[in-house]
Amino acid sequence: QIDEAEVMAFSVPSYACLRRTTLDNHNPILTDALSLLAENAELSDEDGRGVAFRRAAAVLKALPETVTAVTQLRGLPCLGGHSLRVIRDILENGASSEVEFTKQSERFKALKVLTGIFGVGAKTAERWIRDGIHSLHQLQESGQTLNRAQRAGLEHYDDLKQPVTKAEADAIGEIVEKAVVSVLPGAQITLIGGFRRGKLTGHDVDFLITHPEEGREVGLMPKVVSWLESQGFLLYQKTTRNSYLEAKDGPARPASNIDRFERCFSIFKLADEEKRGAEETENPPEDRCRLAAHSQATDEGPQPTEAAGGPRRWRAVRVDLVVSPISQFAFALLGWTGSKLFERELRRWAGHEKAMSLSSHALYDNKQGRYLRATSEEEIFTHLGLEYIPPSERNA
Ligand code: DCP
Ligand code: MG
Repeated sequence: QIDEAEVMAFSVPSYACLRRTTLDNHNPILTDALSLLAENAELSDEDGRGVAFRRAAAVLKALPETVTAVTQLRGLPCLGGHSLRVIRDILENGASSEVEFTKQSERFKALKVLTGIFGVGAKTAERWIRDGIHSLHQLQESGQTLNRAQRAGLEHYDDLKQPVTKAEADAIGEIVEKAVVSVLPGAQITLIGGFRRGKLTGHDVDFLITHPEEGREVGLMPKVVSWLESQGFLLYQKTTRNSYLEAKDGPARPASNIDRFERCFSIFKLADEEKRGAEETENPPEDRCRLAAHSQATDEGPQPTEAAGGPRRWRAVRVDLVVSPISQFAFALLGWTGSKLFERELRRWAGHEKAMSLSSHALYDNKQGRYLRATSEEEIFTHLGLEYIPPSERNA
């Protein structure tokens, strides 16, 4: 018999950008379950359902305590019938039959394995599954044509599946910093993505590069990539050009969430010495770079294995580089710090509540018919009429 008055009832605003969500999640069992259903929906081309589950999980992440009874959830936003059923199942029976069924399903397992390959999206995985391909082995035997990204993804599959640690992120940060200042003195790099939010691990490392003088950043990425390649730091890279043009009369449609910065998707070759260097910071950086550069990276070459000449002394890590002009830096920083749901909610708030279009490039006020400038994240929050939320509290 539980006294109703003793049951804590929570109150949470409905937009994730109005809430402070730290990494201190009191309901990981519930949020893992809902996140798995979100992932399954996203992999099945059901984005609407995916977002609904993501929003439900995010509300639970923002609660100050562990939920023990569904009655505590009364009045909370974003918890639809489906999510509530899953939560009730777990609270009352210890597990959700739907989540357990999904986890065990051949289709979900195959989608996870195949989209776990860098360069493989849900559509490609779906096509392969229809052709009877459910595993990496079956893929390799199938004779399917793989593009360059997918070949690299398959080759480094085990490494890329391993979470990247903060020490590894810092080691890569030192390398990228060295590359950037070598080709453009005065250029600045900032760690973005999950690590900027304080996460201890990530699936990749994300960096934003800029220069305090507008225009100096033009053409920077190919030079950075050449430097990294010449030092043997890259196992794979694909650079896309900047295609952003600010229209005089504002964005015709709400700004797309796909941004158009000069961007490099890469796979780094991180030497063991580099990692240790970042943890101990005893060796001067020059030494560490020399150590890492001793073996040249090749695009297609076989990985050294224990059988072929001793234990491997490096590992592959996914790294994303983005270059932004200084005039767009604050927007790029905000747009690339995440979480993905926090970003989506910021854009929804801007569009629905403020008649503004927010992207990683700019903020456009539809009523005033003009762009709103900002040189810091704080200014963008102010433009949007929001209380400032620091990166560590954007973990929605
Ligand atoms: N992002 C974006 N547009 C893209 C890709 C990403 O706006 N086309 C944003 C949202 C993400 C952030 O950049 O929060 C970094 O993307 P990641 O996929 O690396 O996400 P995280 O860094 O948050 O997670 P992880 O720790 O798994 O790397
Ligand atoms: Mg990341």
